[in-house]
Amino acid sequence: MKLDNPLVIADIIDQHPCFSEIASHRFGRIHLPVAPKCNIQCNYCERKYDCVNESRPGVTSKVISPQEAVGRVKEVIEKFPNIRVVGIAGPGDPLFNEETFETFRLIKDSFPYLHQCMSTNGLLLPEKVESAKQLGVDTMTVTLNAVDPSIGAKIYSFIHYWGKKLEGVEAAEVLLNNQLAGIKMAVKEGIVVKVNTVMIPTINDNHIIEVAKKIKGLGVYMQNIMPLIPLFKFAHLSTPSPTDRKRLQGECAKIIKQMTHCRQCRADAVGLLGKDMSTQLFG
Ligand code: CLF
Ligand code: SF4
Repeated sequence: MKLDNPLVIADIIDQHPCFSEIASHRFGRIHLPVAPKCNIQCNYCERKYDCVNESRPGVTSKVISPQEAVGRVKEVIEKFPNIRVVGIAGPGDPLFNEETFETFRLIKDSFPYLHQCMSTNGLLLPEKVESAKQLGVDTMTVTLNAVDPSIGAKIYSFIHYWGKKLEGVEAAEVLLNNQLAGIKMAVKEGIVVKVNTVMIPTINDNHIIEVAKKIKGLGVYMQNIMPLIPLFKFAHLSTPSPTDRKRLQGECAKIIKQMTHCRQCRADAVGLLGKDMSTQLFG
């Protein structure tokens, strides 16, 4: 089903706890940690933990198989019938793991009424977006931290792409081109797209307004400006102050809708956004 009907899109948003703050009080999501590998290196990410582009920093989720994931969804929706969204958000990059697609296939067969959501760094988006859509993904988050490769080069150490390791501006350029092309394709397919942008003081904080302008032009639904958690190569930087982040969100809100209720949840989170049940349920 192509999701270009505004009524279908409104219905998806109304039931999605991340895309609608009102929905977040009523409906929950379950994350399935089936995707361990990543194909890039963000300078704020220690890979022994979950992908911090969409997850709580410092948390390590236990990876499960696609078959185990289906069993988990069955168990969880029996206890929490308010679950509306199944998301794959790591612990690595979902598009770089075949298990993501196998999981979506199984979920679509067993639970066709649940919405499917995923997050990605966007490197493989142009080549994978169509399969994701065909498997039922109707909402997607792409992390986009810069729309200028010279700034991107400060944020990413390297990317692995088609058997090659690329670094510096070259890596940032390939990543950016794929993110922008992939977002455009996703929007064209009728997928509702959110962009996560990590606010990194002294690196991209003065540039995020340009990111907001760019994604607005691409038809992205909303932006989520997340605070840097200083780790790995950015351990020496500070997290932005709440006042600075709020000010930036206010500026960007003039351009594109802002998400302000993100809980930076785990790659295995379950339930309402503010009440994660994953540790009680699965240890
Ligand atoms: Fe998960 Fe992300 Fe889908 Fe939501 S989370 S893949 S859009 S179902 Fe939501 Fe969690 Fe924030 Fe993500 S609160 S970290 S924005
Ligand atoms: Fe880490 Fe996610 Fe970046 Fe991969 S995309 S390096 S998992 S933050």
